[in-house]
Amino acid sequence: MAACRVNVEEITGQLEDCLSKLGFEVYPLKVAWYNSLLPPSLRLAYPDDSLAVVVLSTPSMFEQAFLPFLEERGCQGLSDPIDQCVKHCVTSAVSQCFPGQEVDVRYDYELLPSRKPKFLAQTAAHVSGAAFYYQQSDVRDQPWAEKKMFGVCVHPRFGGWFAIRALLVFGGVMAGSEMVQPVPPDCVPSREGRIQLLEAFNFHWQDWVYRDIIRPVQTYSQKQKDYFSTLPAKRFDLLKTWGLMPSENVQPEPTSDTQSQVNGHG
Ligand code: B12
Repeated sequence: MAACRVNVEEITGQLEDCLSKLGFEVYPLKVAWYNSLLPPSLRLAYPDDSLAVVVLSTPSMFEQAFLPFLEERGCQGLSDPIDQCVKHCVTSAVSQCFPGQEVDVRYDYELLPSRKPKFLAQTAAHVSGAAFYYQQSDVRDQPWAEKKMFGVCVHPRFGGWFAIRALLVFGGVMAGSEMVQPVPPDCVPSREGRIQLLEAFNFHWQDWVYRDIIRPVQTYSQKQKDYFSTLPAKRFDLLKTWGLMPSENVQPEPTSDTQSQVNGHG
């Protein structure tokens, strides 16, 4: 496809029309904003001005997209049900909004042959302005000595009650210089707050407390909490008790979905 200039709002607006009613949010970015922070092995092989869009799931994705998806289509095969649903929603939106156009869609759980993630979800969320990415280096006089602490994004409305699901790269679509890099809202400005956040995320993420570092406008429903606090290998059984899995569906081996055990998808 020949490179073209477009109205960024037009593209994000079309995606939003399809995806917001399903509980997703979309934020545009320029490839250069992302690439400029990363070493060559993690960069996207697209021109600096190419448009990309990061897709987040909000708490309502579970009720607005996931449960209806299972009711209508059921799960196919053994891959993670949430991943199947997100993929279905995103690919349907892309083919409906941009028929015939080449869009490189990358999901949070996908790895490159080098075993590196296909995109760094948190860096993308930060540079798009969607959610501030708090990293170890954002804390002055760190109390953790040499220990490696994983960073975490905080959404200004949902706190930690969201996930970063996909990056859409429109390689041939050039955003003009009028597209200005937004600064994500710094909702955890104090050193103490950031220490509390990073410790909660790294040392006891299972209790969900890190997600409430700011008061969220909405959290996961009890049903969604039950789902995500179930081990990935046991989630098929839980869905069955909800009447959402045809019983002839094949059972996954406990080890068949290691990626979702890694990342949990919540
Ligand atoms: C691998 C992985 C893990 C691994 C390793 C974690 C890690 N961060 O490396 C493990 C298994 C430990 C893990 C665990 C969890 N994970 Co995880 N994980 C991932 C995954 C798939 C890749 C992360 C990764 O490898 N990053 C590579 C490292 C090197 O990147 P980095 O540390 O950010 O370093 C880069 C930046 O610093 C950047 N950079 C440099 N300078 C600057 C400056 C600025 C301003 C910026 C923005 C960037 C930047 O350059 C560096 C690279 O060179 C992501 C999804 C994805 N595709 O990104 C989810 C993800 C990070 N995980 C997530 C979650 C929620 C979890 C868990 C809570 C599990 C769960 N079920 O919910 C736990 C919590 C962590 C813990 N206590 O163990 C969420 C985080 C959401 C958020 N709010 O931030 C993600 C984004 C998945 C998602 N779909 O939303 N995870």
